[in-house]
Amino acid sequence: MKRCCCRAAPLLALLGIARGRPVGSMRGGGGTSFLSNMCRLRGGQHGAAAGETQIFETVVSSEVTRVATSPFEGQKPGTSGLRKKTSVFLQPGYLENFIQSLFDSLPDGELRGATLVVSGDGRYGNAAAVQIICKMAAAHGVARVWVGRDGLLSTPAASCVIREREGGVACGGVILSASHNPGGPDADFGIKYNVRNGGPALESLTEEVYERSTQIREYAIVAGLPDVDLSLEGRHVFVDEKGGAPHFEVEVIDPTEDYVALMASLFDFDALRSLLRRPDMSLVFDGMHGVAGPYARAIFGALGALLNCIPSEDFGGGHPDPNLTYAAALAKLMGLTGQPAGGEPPVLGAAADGDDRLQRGRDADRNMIVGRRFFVTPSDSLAVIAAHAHALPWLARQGGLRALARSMPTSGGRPRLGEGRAVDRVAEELGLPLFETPTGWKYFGNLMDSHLLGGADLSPLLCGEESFGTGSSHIREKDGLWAVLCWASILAHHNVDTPEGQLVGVEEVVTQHWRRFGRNFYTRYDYENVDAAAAEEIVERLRAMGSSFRGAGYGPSEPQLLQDGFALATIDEFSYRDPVDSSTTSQQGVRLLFADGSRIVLRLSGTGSVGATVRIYIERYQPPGDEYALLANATDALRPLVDLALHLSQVRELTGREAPTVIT
Ligand code: VG1
Ligand code: CO
Repeated sequence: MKRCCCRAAPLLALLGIARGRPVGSMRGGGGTSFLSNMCRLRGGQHGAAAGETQIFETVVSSEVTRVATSPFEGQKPGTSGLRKKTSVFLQPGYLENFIQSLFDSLPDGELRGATLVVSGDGRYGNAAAVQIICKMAAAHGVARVWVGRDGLLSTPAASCVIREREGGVACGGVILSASHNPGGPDADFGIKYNVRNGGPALESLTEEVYERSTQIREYAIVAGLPDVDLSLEGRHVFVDEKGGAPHFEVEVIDPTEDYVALMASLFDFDALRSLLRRPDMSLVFDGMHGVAGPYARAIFGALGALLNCIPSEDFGGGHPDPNLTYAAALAKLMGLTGQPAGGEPPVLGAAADGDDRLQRGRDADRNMIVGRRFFVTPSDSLAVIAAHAHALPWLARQGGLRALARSMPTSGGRPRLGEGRAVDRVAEELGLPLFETPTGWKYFGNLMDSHLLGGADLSPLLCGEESFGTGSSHIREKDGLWAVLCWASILAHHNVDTPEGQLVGVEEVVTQHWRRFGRNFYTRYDYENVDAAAAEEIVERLRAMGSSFRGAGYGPSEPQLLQDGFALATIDEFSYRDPVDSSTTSQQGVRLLFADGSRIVLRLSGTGSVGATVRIYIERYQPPGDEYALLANATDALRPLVDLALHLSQVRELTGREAPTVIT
């Protein structure tokens, strides 16, 4: 800062925190441009009543500083943004280089006078990064930045703010999250950009960002802009010391407002309230200390019990996927592991992404659904929600679903002609197109916006991933709380007329689904942080196995007989041609498809920050009809196929790991 110009609070300004003079207030967020609001309000009344927006004005030097820099290696976004060790991000210039490369890659004029969303999941480094990005945004002509209070927005809420706030005026959003990766000074930090539709940037943009990051020479920043007090909701307006005209503003917004309003418009809250008031109904939501907590409190607060809903900055290692390992308290409470203390477990249990053992939480885009003593696999959850589209009010209002989509490793493929599985079979029965995309939410966005890009209208579209991600075209990110509301709506639908004491629960809903569509037994083995060369070798071996398999004349009409009677029909590597923009993505996982509909998929994770993570997805289809086989224990049902997967991949031998890091 060249000169301290903060009029109202010099001490705070000295501390680098702008708590400018409150100059007035206005109702609501305001629909007009921030400049015209500013002019109207200058010199207006002081202080703000409830429901009004506070305005804090600070006089600053708006001079743009160009800082010389040189490229950092490896600023290449993966499955979902750039994720690196926090210590890597903390290197001077690292974040700035990436942001400059990003801003330079956006279309010409995109940022000038624009509104940009900047927020994150609250992990270590979040607040400091928000401040830097605000100063760089000011240097690039951004007129206004929306930041959630305390720098927090869940990933789905950020998508919602971009799409919905003031009618969707934001040009995009910088989301500070490494999502399921652990946070803390010794763990991971992450950053990704979501574009105007609220969804993650496509590879064409992230590739350009990477290219630019390898050639960067300088970045631009308004160094004279003081840090904003992110705990103070309201408009922090910066006026240039020379001209006196407002040139930039950071509006600290209520992080839950837009998201909760959207959920209220999608779901029938009265019906959910009636369900939750039943004496035989109970709901527990585990916020896993993540950013989901405040949203869950706002939505479920009055209706159900809440666990772990205080977000925390986190320290230590581990991977907070919302699975049975990391959501141990919920698993216990729901009677999945041991006997819960105090009577029957709740009817519906749910968790967002986080890790309750380490009290760390994440960005609330994932969800885990659990019934009383009953675990719902994410693939089943997606299929069940799809089969209940008629019970979801906003879908019914929009004339029902138009399409379904799932990532490739999500259950399940179509190894046998005419026999789709899980969500595929729901699509078949409903007569809907089903899209199989590579791993990562960004691939769903084009499908959802197909009609805006010259293609057919595929929205409303429902989609999901096996990694506890479920969502729809209501936003452009996976959405944990939305999924819980879907499940509550499904239970409400099944229980409109059920007498008290005979409530249809999660297990009944899922087993009814299996009886109709069959069941996909499913498991994923993760070998985290293994030697990268060993991981590559595993993939290479499977590719070579595919070549000799085809060379020997094997294929769907001539399967190769393997151990335990498994007949291998295909080995291939998944690639994707986007039906909307025709872009292609290759090498997205090796698939071994069996004649009986079983499947082994192996791919390397694209979200890790060190080494490599091998993911093996194992799936077996059980057609309806045989009640005993349908209700079998999943571990038993999958054992022979798991053994085969370990044997064929040689994962133990090549990584030196006896057991996977996590089994889901
Ligand atoms: C993993 C999951 C993928 C998910 C991605 C981001 O990617 O497999 O399904 O979209 O994480 O989720 P990978 O490349 O590590 O397998 V989140 O909640 O961390 O944004
Ligand atoms: Co996440």
